[in-house]
Amino acid sequence: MKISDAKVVVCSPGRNFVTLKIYTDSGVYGLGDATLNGRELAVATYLADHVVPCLIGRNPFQTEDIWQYLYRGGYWRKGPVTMMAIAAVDVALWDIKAKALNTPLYNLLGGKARSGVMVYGHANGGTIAETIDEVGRHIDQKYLAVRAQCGVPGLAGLYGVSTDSQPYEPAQKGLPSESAWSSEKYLQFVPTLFEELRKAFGEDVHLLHDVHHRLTPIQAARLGKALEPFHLFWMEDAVPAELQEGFRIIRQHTTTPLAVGEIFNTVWDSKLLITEQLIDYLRMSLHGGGITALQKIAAFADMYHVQMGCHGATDLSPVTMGAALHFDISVTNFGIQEYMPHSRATLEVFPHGYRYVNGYLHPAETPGHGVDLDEALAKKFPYERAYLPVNRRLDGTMWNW
Ligand code: EZ4
Ligand code: CO
Repeated sequence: MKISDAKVVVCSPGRNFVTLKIYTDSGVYGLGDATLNGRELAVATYLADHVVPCLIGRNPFQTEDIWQYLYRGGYWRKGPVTMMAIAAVDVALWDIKAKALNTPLYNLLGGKARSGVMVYGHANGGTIAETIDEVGRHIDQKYLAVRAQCGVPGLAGLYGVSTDSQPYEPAQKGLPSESAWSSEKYLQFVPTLFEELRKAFGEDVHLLHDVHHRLTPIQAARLGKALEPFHLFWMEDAVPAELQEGFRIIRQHTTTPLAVGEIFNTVWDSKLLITEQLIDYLRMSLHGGGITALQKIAAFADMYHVQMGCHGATDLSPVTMGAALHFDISVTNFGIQEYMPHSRATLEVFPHGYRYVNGYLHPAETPGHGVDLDEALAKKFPYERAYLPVNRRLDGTMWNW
């Protein structure tokens, strides 16, 4: 079997997605996701202009060789554009391989290591009362784990909080919007939110929270300590993680479990975090180099008691979600999977076989990863420029969004 062609499809059924479709001379094709939120066209160009010509004629079963060819062969290693392009190729090739062997993708990984993939949903509100209602709504839908985000008085346009009745979607059309930040107001507020959530729902539901890279290590240490009585499943992205050593400060002060890594794209981003056991969950997704990369990183993390908790926001297309579920169900050190359901339009453009039942997602049982692309429908949703917001402190200083 040989790769005969490949093409990149950019569409925007409510938000932008970049999809790679690889064809073979046997008629089997595979799909990979290359959506880099806010910088989509850079990956589309990287793939179409520089990667696709190198794929033609190769054996699609050689996932390891092709991964190394693109990683080592690029000479300029790492980075989100390169690694997301490699990820799209890798996931599409695993899809082809599983389809050609007529089996669901998980059977080429470890096979089923559990009966379902525990997910956490996103609850948010402008006030504590609204957030309590939203967490309750998720519990009614049988979620076992819920991430809670809440508006903080005095801070406009906060990460994770919807401004309308739709689920929270950070990317906005047009140029980047600006939100306001105060670590002081945030630190003062968040422990009360979780105190009220535990009062309302008791200890059974797993509660999670995303700090979204906005604190310094000592501030994160303070928050982790303050949240200890409320037993979070994890505190996510407490600080920006370029400085891996910064997590030593957080770790030595608190027993609140720590998760990080949704923007990582190689194992080097978390090597010290893992070997020094500074985190509990690694949030890297298939976007960071695909299945070939994530399998190795997960095996390395497992030696240090770090579990996988893959990113699963709506800017990862249903292709990434569908493929991630095969990884999640087959890897031994699985922790939890983020699940933010896509819009109806997106789900129509990407016909898929995965399903949610009582707090768990189940991968498709059809050959491959089980997610397809309706190209005719995708054409009706052309690319629309969109950006993630930026964040400023109250005095105007640029901060981490
Ligand atoms: O803000 O994927 O945990 N989830 C997140 C996401 C990220 C988006 C950015 O594109 O932090 O909502
Ligand atoms: Co996050």
